[in-house]
Amino acid sequence: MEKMKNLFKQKADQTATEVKDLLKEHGAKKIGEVHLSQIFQGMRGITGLVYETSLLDSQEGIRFRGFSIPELQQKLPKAKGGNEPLPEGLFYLMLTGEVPSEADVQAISEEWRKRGTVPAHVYATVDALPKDAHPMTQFITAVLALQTESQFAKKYNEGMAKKDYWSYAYEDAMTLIARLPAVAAYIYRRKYKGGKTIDSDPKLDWSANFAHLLGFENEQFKELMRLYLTIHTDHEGGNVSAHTTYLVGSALSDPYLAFAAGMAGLAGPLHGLANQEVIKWIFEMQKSIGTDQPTGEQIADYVKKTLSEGKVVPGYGHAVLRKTDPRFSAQAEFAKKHCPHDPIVQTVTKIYETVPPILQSLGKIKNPWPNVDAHSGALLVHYGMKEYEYYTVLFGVSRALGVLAGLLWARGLGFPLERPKSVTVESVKKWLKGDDQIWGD
Ligand code: NMX
Ligand code: MLT
Repeated sequence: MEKMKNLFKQKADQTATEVKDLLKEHGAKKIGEVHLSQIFQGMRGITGLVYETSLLDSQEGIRFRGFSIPELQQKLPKAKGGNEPLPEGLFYLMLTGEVPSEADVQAISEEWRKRGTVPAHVYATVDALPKDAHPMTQFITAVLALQTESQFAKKYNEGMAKKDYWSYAYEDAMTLIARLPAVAAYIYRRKYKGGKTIDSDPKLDWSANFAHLLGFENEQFKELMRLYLTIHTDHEGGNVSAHTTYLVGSALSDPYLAFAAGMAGLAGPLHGLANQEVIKWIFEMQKSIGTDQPTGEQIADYVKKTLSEGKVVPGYGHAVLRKTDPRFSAQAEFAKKHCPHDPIVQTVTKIYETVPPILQSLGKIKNPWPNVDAHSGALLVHYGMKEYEYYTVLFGVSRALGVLAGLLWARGLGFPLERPKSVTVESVKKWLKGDDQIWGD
């Protein structure tokens, strides 16, 4: 697996030289203006980060190193007999910028298999939590327990030079990713399946083995996991989980600590927890209406009720996207192919036909279209995973690939501590009177 590590280093060095030259010549160029309103509104529209692994277009959606989701489905290596891309391949692509060969992807599966054994104290730490603790709380706790293995922290403690940061961050990222399926499956089996765990199957790829560890042997579910774990990996750098990982990593907190912080962000209902909220909302709607096949009119009434109670419609809207999320469309395609007649899948389609015009009519919502979370739960329910509180853990296992690749690029390019300037309302008022300045030096 030295090939991927060496190629990453070569690409990072090359990019670092380009960045140096670029800044020497163009560093003083302005890239935009910041309006006072933007600093009160979640910094929307302010470009403030460099993040190499993916880029989001508000109309077209995500591209990973220039490739759309349908292009990934076409170009990335697949499992034998499968049609969906292997996330191992996307990790290679995000890290090196190159499309991997079958052999490259097999080497990653093998490397993650080798590194996959979870130390016993991690399970003991999870066991110390009550079983009814939210799965994301258990997941973040387990990631923090895994941190005792950090090579980066150990080497820093021994006096590591800056030029070596990337190398030990790489080792940590690889080990952490390798161990996440076992840790995540342990949490699922502990909370929902009486604690009966399942051994890894060394013949399987990372996603199929994860499905197996969870207790799902259906081949279509394994395909779903390959797709799911691919499309949830990355969404450029400004989303809460990626930005938090990047920010905490900039303090030279090791990849375990940085990822745990990112996962605490993913656990918020406006971010990754929205996937549980969507299914919870659909189940509550079914109960309230008394059918698992509500009509468009019944859905419209329920949406209006949700809005009148001052709640958001989960799975709809986005801070950057202004069209239907291509991750929603990829899952809708999967559903069309494998389970078009499932009532919950049909309900998701009806919600898609019903919600956007209602949200649009409110006049204040910038994006009335569905995001990734509007579809994922219905597919999981179809294959028998109905424990929706667990869904964000699946998102988190996938997101590890993107945010850790992003973190490695930050260390590979030698990026500094992130520390933007903040202001108080009082200082803004003074600035408006001409008494104070609110920009940093
Ligand atoms: N339902 C009801 N109201 C909404 C929705 C929605 N789905 N989306 C936005 N709004 C409201 C929003 O709360 C705000 O209201 P107010 O002015 O009263 O505070 C107003 O519309 C304007 O918001 P926007 O500028 O359109 O959206 P913003 O960028 O602030 O927020 C989200 C983006 C994603 C937080 C928001 O659309 C939302 O809360 N959606 C539902 C939760 C969700 O699906 N999150 C998942 C995002 C994807 N992910 O996986 O992370
Ligand atoms: C994500 O995948 O991170 C979400 O769509 C949220 C975002 O991009 O802001």
